[in-house]
Amino acid sequence: MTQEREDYRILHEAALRDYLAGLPDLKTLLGGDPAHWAITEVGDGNLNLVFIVKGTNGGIAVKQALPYVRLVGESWPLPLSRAHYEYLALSKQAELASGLVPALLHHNEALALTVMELLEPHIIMRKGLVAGTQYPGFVDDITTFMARTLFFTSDLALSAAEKKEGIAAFAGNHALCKITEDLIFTDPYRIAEQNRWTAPYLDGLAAELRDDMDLHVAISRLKLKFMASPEALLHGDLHTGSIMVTESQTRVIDPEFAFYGPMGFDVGAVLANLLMAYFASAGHERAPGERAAFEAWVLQTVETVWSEFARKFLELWRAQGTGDAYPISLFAGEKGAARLEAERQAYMQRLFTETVGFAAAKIIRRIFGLAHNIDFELIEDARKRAVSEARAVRLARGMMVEAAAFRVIADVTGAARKLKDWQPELSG
Ligand code: SR1
Ligand code: MG
Repeated sequence: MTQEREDYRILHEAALRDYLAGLPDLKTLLGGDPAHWAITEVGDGNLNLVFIVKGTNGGIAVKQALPYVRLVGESWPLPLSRAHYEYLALSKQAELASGLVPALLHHNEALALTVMELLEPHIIMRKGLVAGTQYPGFVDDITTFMARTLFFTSDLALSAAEKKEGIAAFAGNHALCKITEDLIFTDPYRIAEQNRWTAPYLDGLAAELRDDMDLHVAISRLKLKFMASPEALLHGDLHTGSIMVTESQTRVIDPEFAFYGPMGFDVGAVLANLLMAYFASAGHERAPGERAAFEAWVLQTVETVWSEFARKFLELWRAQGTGDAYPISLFAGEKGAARLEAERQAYMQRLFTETVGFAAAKIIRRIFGLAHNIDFELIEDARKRAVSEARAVRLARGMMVEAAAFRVIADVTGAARKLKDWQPELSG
């Protein structure tokens, strides 16, 4: 992707209104006089502008990439090409996981702008989790999304040529990968200007992280895996802020970090964010019965996200494993079939170990890195917040350094449960 940006300009409300009024299909979809369309900027993410536009007939969501990181400002430039990769990823995900991503209505490459279906009454899942809401349809939807997008873009389903073309199509999204490489896999473990944590309570823990060579080896192995293992097309930022939900529907949004990477990075992101919701729960106001029910649901969800993902992924592999990896001609007859099935189980065990490690990395970055999440941030009492965060970090350190000791997902939820009432020693 070149930066073909002479025509780029940031579309604030008036310019956006004029632009949309010039697109006949969208004008009809919105309906009424464009002068009366309600336009609101609602972006609360770290990178982009997001507008909701409503007319007399309907509404749309408009996302425009800014040439810099919104969270930090113009001092941190970021390529507009991320809008291209997001559009490409959304198109692929719509093909593979139909109904689980927002419908695409319009894309303008020069403006780095995409118009999508307005998701209503969906909310950002993270906000729902902070409020203690349970989502009964989530496991089925997110595991279908992950199993299908990961399997069908992997060497298990594709020819070698198709796979390499896929890698090439996303290879230019390296600036977004670099954000992940720095903010997740490096900065939390060293002194970095943009790091922050709940001070002074976690000062000691932050220093321990910077001095923990077992942890530095473990995070470096994960970083290498992230950089050098193009297994499948990843969403690349699959946290609960990238998922919109109602109690019965799930939509995955915002794949601007998409690239070909290790599958465990996406699966680990989902598990990590559920585990953080679990540990944060202790710091939020909830009626006692509701708290217990919510926390039990979250841990149950951690377990079923992994088990259902693994079941669906294996089912796809058995039925549609026609890619160039594991040629079927090498596994003929009963003996071959049995050996291939054993190999599939070994593959899933390796993927589980990597998922556990990546989940741990995702937890630690949200507590010591630049970008935090509201699960913890909305706990007003800083000491309480630090207690929840320290519990999450203790679990994450174990998951990262001893990932292989977690053989099954119940080992992860069991360890989380044991830390529920653990009282950490805080600094300050
Ligand atoms: C500077 S961007 C910070 C974070 O926001 C995105 O959601 C990604 O998680 C990224 O790491
Ligand atoms: Mg995002």
